[in-house]
Amino acid sequence: PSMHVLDISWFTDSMREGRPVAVETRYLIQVCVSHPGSHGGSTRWHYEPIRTHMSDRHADALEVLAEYYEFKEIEGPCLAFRRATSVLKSLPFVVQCLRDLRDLPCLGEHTKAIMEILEYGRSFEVEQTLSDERYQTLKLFTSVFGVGPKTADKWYRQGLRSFSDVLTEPGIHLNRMQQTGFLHYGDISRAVSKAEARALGSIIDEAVRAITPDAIIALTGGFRRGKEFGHDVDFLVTTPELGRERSLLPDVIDELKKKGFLLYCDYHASTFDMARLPSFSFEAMDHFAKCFLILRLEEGKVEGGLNSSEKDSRGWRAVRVDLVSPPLDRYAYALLGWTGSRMFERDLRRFARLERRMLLDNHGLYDKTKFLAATTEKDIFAHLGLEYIEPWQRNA
Ligand code: DCT
Ligand code: MG
Repeated sequence: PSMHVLDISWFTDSMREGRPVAVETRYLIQVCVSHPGSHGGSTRWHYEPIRTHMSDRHADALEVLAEYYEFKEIEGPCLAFRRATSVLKSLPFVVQCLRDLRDLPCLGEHTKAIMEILEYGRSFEVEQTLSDERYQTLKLFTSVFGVGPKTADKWYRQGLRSFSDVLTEPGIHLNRMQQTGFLHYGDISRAVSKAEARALGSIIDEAVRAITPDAIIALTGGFRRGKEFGHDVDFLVTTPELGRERSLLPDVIDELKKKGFLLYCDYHASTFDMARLPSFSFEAMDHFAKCFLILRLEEGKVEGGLNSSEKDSRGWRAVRVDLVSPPLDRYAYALLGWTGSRMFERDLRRFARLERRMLLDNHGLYDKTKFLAATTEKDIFAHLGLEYIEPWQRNA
C-alpha cells in the first residue's frame, strides 16, 4: 500500500482475533521507521523524554550510569547510582554548585559525574557510556513494552542493533506483549501527564462502580506521590466483600472492553495465600490479582488536552495502566507497596528487617510469623515505630 493510505486497522483486527501478526508487525514497523510520520501521524517513532525537574539533568546523568551497570548485571554500583538518582530527583531545588550536595545522603563517591557536570557542563564517564554500543542498543530495545534486559541482550548478541533489524530478522518471534509494544511505541514511551492520570481515574472509577457500587479505588504509584508525569498510571481496586476481589478485575476488564477503552490486557489471577509468609526477595512480584493494560484515552476527556505533539491529529493516545486488586484486609499494605518509590520501598523493607527484625512486603508486615493487621498506612508506620511519611515525601 502507498505510505499515505496505510491503514493499521487490519493489524489491530488481526491482533484482536488472535491471528499471528509477526509478519504484519514487521512490515508496519519497517514502514514507520523508514518513513516516520508518513502514515497520517497515527504513531510516532521517536522517543521524547519529558523533563519534570531541573535537577533531573544531574539525576539523568546518574541514571545512565545505573542503567549501564544494570545491563551489565552488576548490582552494587547499579543500586548505588539508583539511590543517588532518587535523592537528586526528590530535591526541592536545582543543584547549582557543590555546596548544594553537601549533607545529602547516598551520593557518596558517586558525585563524580555531577561534579564534572557542574564544573565543565558535561561528564566524561556519562558521555562514554552514552556512546557505548551495547548500552545504546539495550536502552533502545528495553524501551519497547514487553522487552526486558534479557531479551534485549539476546537480540544484541545476535547482532541486531535497530528496530528494523529486529523486525526483519526471520528467526525472531515477537510475543503479543512485544507486538503491542511496537504498535503503540510512540504513545507508550511518551510521558503521561497528571491531567491524563486524572482522566483515567474517572474512567476506572466508572468502570469499577458499574460492577460494584461500593468499590474502593485508589490512585497509587508516582502520581500519588505528587509527580507531574509518569510512565504509567497505577490503581488499587477492591471491594469490602472479602473474596470478591479475586474475580473483580476480569469483570472490570470486560466493562472497559465494552466501553471501547481496552487496547491490550495482560491479566494475572491472584495466587495470594493468607498462610504464606512474605518473600525475602525485593524484586519478587506480589501475589494479588493484577492486570497490565493499555487503554485508549480520548482527547476530550483530558482537561487541557493530551500530552502529544501538535502534529498528532488522532484525538486519542494509548496509555499504560496497572490495576491491582488486594483483599480489603491487605489493602493498606498493597497501597504502601504500590505507592513506591521503588527505592523507598526497598529502604523501608530493609529498615523493617534490620532494625525491627520484621518482614515487610506488599502483602503484610510480620513479626516472626505473626501478621500485624493494619487498616491504614499510618498503622503500618506505627507498627514499625516510625513517624508517618506522606506519599510526597517518598520520592527518594
Ligand atoms: N511495584 C510493586 N510491584 C511491582 C511493580 C511495582 O510493588 N511488580 C511498586 C513499586 C513502585 C510502584 O509499585 C509503582 O510502580 P511504577 O509504576 O513502576 O513506578 P512509579 O513510581 O509509578 O513511576 P512511573 O512514574 O514511572 O510510573
Ligand atoms: Mg507508575
